[in-house]
Amino acid sequence: MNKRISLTRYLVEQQRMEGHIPAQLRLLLEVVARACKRISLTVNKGALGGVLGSTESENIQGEMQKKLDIIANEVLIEANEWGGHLAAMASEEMDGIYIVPNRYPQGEYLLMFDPLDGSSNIDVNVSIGTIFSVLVKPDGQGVLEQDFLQPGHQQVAAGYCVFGPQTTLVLTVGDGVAMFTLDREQGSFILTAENMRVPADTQEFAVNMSNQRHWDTPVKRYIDECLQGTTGPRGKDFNMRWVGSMVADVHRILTRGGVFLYPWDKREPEKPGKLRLMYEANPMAWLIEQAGGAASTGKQRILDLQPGKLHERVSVFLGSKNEVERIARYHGEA
Ligand code: AFP
Repeated sequence: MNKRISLTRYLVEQQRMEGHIPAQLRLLLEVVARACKRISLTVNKGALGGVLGSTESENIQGEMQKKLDIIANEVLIEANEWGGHLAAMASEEMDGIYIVPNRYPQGEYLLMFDPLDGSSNIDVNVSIGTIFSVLVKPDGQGVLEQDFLQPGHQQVAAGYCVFGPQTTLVLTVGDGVAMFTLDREQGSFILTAENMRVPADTQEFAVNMSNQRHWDTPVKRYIDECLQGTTGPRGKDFNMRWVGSMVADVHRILTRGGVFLYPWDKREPEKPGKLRLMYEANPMAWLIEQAGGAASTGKQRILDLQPGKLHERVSVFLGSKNEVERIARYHGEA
């Protein structure tokens, strides 16, 4: 890929060629990318910018908010509220929806985001990121929380930005998955991979093994078999990776394959899982499927789930197709 194609040019060509993306959606994605660039610059400053550490406040998830959780949330709100593309936003860090104030034009899209995924890694300089998802607001006056509760297959755009050794933006508008790397000198995202593909098979799984004793039988069976390697029914050895930032673990899987598991477990049996459906599982599931992988709750395709509430949690298995299908089969057999 020797021609340097900027994100703006890529989106304009997508709009022009394929008519895939309406002008308003293109402009919205450019604004989200600019916000990610600002967050990346702030994250990079770390202690020098006084942005590390926690605040005294807790979010609706019951988690202590990090300074960067709040800073990233504000950057995304401020960047996106005035452009005229959005009717409202929802975030992991906000209890309710944020309706675009009347002083700005109301747009037709709804934006959801996890402003800073992997908060537990912020203070230890491990990759973190921003995850986003875009829906169309249903027709009708005003906007309600109910308007956000659409199955993942209704998304019109989804992506994430990893703040790691490089700042990398990965997105889909329903025509495959493209990756852009931030050129800090130029200050713009440059296309560095198109039509990313997740291999159907893999020998690498990602799960927080410390939760093993709390898992359900199908998950225990799957991981046990991976750990038995060549001496077990899989007949091949598996490696394990776990960053603790979904955005970084999924980026590795989109880049070289693998399977990511964050299953339901007995610690909080009333919760379907830890990860959030609307701004973690749905955007990642669509990206993985657009790259030829699969994404399941163990019992059904994540993108077919009808959300019941904004901060709904879900059990997540995603990545290399044949592994995700095997995990779903084990759930069916249990
Ligand atoms: P935080 O943003 O609260 O750190 O959670 C990150 C996350 O939602 C997801 O990015 C990780 O895959 C998962 O939780 C890590 O969970 P464990 O800390 O239980 O491993």
